[in-house]
Amino acid sequence: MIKILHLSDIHMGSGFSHGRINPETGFNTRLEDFVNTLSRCIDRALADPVDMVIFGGDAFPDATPPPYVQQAFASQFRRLVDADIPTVLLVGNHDQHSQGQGGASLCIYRTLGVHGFVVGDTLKTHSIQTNNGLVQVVTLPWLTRSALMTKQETQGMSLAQINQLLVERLRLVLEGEIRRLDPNVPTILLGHLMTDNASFGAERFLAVGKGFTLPLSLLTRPCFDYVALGHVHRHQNLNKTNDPPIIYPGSIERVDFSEEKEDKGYVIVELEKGKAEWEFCPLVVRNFCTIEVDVSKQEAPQAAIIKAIAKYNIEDAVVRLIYKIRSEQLDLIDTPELHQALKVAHNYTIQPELISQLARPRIPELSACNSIDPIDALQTYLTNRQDLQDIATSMLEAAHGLLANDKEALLEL
Ligand SMILES: [Mn+2]
Repeated sequence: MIKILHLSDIHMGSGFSHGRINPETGFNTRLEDFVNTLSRCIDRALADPVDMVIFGGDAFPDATPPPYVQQAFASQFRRLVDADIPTVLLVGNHDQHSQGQGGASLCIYRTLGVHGFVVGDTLKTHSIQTNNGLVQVVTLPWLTRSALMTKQETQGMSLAQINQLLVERLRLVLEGEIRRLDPNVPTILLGHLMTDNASFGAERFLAVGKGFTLPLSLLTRPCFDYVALGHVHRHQNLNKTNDPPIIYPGSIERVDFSEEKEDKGYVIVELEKGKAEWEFCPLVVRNFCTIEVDVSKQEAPQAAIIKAIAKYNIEDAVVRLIYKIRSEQLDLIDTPELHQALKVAHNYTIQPELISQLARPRIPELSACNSIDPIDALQTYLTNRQDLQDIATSMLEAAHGLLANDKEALLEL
């Protein structure tokens, strides 16, 4: 049996707005949170010890992290090198450099010849010798349209058609890889991808338009004993019958408020040919807490907000207070008292939302009985929205692009 630790979506260096500078170290406390959480994953790998660590991609928020963030990441993975634990680092969408010659931040580990480290930046099978036997890892990094096809080939096709063609191309390439596998050796598919049935959060918007979704049938293949995924930040198993398990471990820390209610952790896998037992191991991470209260109908809005705050345990949490209020109530709010009430939080924001008393009048030119050209409609709308004047030209350009069915523009958005 081969024991494996599977983690993903570290995103080290993101979410600094949820932290503060630690005066003792000079670092943002959210960097320290992410480093501590990663160190607990590595602690587990060393304590067991596991035979291999596989990372599902997205090490940093982008491909060019500042040196001190790279060092914090490297100093944790260095502990695996010292312990002689083979490690596979898969390249995610956030790790790819989209400018110039491309490349990925994680490729430096291959360039330096770090002992026992494999970087998955192409679709390729790696045979890895562990303390408990050989294992095959097929790496499937985040693929963009340009990796599989040229612009000429996609000319005049809809996004759905392009997606379908990409999936067909990938199916062929993957098939070629599968045929070369040794059927007697335990095999893992390690992919950074979006499947058509995953439930997702912020990662969808972080990668909008850049990638494509893969059908689950591409992954549920008997040749794979375990399918290790990255990209989706919510932990989930996409194949309840576990033949094979198809697992997103999720991100190890909360990257933003969309992950407020999600458990964070990593997965321990016990792998044999034809069998994989897996367990999600939760990590204790910093709480995120949204306090939302509508005080627009309250006689004493301040007291209502204070009461709402008191319902939550906000100590050391990242908190956002959102209260809905009418403009004439604003004088009743004692902001210093709100700051005082939120002081025990690790970090907080206060977001008042004004509720308008009057329903917004409709624009007469846009009444439903008029048939109107979409561009004229947008133009009329923009003329009536003083607050959008700064971006009116860009909005019109974007609309022209959309109407011209300019898919290239869409893909590059
Ligand atoms: Mn990703």
